Amino acid sequence: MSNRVIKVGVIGTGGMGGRHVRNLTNEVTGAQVVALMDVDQARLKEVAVACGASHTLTDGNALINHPDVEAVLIAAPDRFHAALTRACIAAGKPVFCEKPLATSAAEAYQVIAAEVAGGRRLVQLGFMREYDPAHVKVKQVMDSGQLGKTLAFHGVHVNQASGESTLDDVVINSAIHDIHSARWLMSDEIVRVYTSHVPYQPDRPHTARLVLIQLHFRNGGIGTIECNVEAGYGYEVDVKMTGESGAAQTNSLQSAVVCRANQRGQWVEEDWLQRFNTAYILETKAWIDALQKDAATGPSAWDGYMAMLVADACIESARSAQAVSVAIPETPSIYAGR
Ligand code: ISE
Repeated sequence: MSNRVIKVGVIGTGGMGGRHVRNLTNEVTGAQVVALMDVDQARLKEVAVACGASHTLTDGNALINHPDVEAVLIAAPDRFHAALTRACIAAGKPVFCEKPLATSAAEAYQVIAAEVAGGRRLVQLGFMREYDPAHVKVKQVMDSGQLGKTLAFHGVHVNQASGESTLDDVVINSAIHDIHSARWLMSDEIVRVYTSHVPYQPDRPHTARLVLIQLHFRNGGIGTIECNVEAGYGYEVDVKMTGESGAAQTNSLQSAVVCRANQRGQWVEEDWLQRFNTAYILETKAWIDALQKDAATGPSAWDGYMAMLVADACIESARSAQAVSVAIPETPSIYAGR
């Protein structure tokens, strides 16, 4: 295995991008952040000083094509993900893109077309729950077959407070994680969804504070996703898988149970950066380890595209109050084995 240092350029130095820069710098041996891009100059300079990056840019394409940059991490706003990822593919550079891959399945497909035309996987997607130790244990139990066939997936996803969000945003930015978890943990594709939502106000149906999705899988399994972006008490993500002869579930709260004054309580994390701290480190570590071997790993652009196909169906279902089917395309060979 090669121990060469991979020179990384990071696009977006906000909360998520800043965390990735910190992890790549302090937690991941084999990576060096050499370039940063952001339109916020003050933030850009602050992060550059902290990580020692020599190049600070305000244009994403300039960073991607910079001769010192070997691999790119995209943590820009969602609407830029697909175009920036395609620019990385055009430049022949490996890219770690935060989720979602795009803001529609049609846009995600353009990334697939570009990657497939290039003939090799260059994209890893930030579906970090695949690296959360509790989720990994549940996956191992279900895949071992010790609980028989997997019958159902239940996902609960709670955000402290998001501010008034649109239905599209809740599905594409938040529930997209749960859609991916469902596909990954069930080892199956979602073929039909029925979505209901609670808007912020009855006369603002294009908004959503809570989305409930019923899932039907190709092999007969079923599932539910509850995504509440306005819980008001903290951040939680948990899954429960039901097998023929048992169940496996995560228990996201790792804090001590404290009993005091007739109360039994537990501290609840504030946000995803706290809850998935370990997963964020492990996913970038896996990315760099793979790049050192000239390989690709983890959630792929195809996973991003399949999740977007389901997300589009969920939005259509919530708008029409009808169940919506998802046509499953054939998987291109470069994504086989995932
Ligand atoms: C955020 O962008 C994330 O990716 C978090 O994991 C998710 O829980 C949150 O809802 C999103 O807004």
